[in-house]
Amino acid sequence: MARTIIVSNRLPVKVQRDSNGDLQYKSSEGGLATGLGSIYKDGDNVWVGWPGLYFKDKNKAQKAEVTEKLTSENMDPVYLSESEIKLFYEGFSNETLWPTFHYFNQYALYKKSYYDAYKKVNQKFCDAVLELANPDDTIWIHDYQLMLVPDMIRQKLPDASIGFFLHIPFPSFEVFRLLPWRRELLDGVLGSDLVGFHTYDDMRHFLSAVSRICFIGNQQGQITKDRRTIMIDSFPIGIDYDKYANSSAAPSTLSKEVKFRTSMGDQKLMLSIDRLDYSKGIAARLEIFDIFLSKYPEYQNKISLIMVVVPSRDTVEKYKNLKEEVDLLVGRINGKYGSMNWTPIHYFYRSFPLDDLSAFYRMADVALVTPMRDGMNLVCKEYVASKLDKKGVLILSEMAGASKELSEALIVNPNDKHQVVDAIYKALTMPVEEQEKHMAFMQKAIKKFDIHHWVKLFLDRLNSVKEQQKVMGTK
Ligand code: GDG
Repeated sequence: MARTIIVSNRLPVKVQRDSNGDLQYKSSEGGLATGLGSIYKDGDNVWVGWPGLYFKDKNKAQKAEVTEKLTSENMDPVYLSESEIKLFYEGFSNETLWPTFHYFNQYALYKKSYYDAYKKVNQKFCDAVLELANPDDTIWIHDYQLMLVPDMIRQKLPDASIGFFLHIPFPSFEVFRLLPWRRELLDGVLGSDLVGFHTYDDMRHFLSAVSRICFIGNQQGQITKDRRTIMIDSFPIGIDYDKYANSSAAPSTLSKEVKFRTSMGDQKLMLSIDRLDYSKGIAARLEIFDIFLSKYPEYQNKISLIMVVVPSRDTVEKYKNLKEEVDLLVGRINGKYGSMNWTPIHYFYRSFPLDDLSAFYRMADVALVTPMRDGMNLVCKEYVASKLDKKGVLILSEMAGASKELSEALIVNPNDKHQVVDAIYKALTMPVEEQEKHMAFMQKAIKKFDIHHWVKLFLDRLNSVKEQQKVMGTK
């Protein structure tokens, strides 16, 4: 029977060692894991990926234990060595591709040793898939860490159904062309039958790169390479709407909200939640809050910013520097405006369980989501889904993929700090009926186009592309 094989850098379960060296298995709460959960756990389907830790040779027994446990739960682990984690993951993925694709190309490092490791690890993932795959299986590969895998598989399984989805933006041709390995990356992705992006603009940029670098044109998103047709399209990812709406109504969330509210007193609350990343605009957001408090002094003592920064990639230099910058800015603003009974910024450098997160979403009068660049951004969608009483205002960067769907939010350019400052003022003074109207509109869209809808849409489309290839004899 045909199976679905999901391939991503990380498995939906993270394996960690505790302080005694014992193994802990932590399920990912991320949207992708939820959306694809019902698929990879079904029948013989399987999820191929890295479990998040590495083993020294002396730990062979532990490695075997991890493999057995993950295999019994429909996962197939790909193990990476310490140097592969450094060169492939921290290196090419996060110091070359990530900055380039987020228009921070001045941060990008172009090192041959990084690319060589990337190619080697992509081959490792390909080999893991080939060990499992039958010719009629559907293979769905995710994200920028694995761009070479589709074509590597295609070379061995010419008839396979291969889908690829990019979770981050695809940059304009003028930025993408800076990469020394631009052609290899495009050829890698074009091993797919269906290539998906979050937005129409990402898709357009990809098609333009294919046209300028590979000299292949397209007809309404369809291209032909080596007599094979490939479809390129946008599939904006959704969230597990019911999970966030239900969590917002849960008794544990309500009691946390009461507890937090009591300790913060009667004031307006603004929320910011991100992984630590320069693409998320965290430092600029702090500067914006500083300008807001000085431009609208009547809000001093009357508004606090709850800022959650989730530790991420802290072994990469740029991320270490950003952490220091954020620490300094928070200290400076709290020192400048704070009083005995008011702290302007409540800053948390850690992650929280879902009921805490839901309590934050419920409490926030305003969500300030101002990335410099973001593939989609799920935090803004989760905020909307959590607002059961429909009161609250979303301020959203036009650089986030989500802004294309959430046009009822206050849309801002994060580089225009004064525009964002005025948007905060507008949000805080917005009549309740207007808040409810905008929120209801956004909730309707996010509920309809949720993560389950997204998974089905992509896989159905891949299926129909394959059918079409058969009919046209262009497989
Ligand atoms: C990539 C793309 C695209 C955050 N803090 C906590 C917590 N979170 C969860 C949020 C949300 C997720 O992390 C972050 O998702 P984003 O979409 O905002 O950002 P990336 O991690 O950069 O994701 C992005 C996404 O892929 C999907 O395609 O939207 O553009 O960069 O779900 O809720 N969760 C918990 N505690 C926290 O403290 N439990």
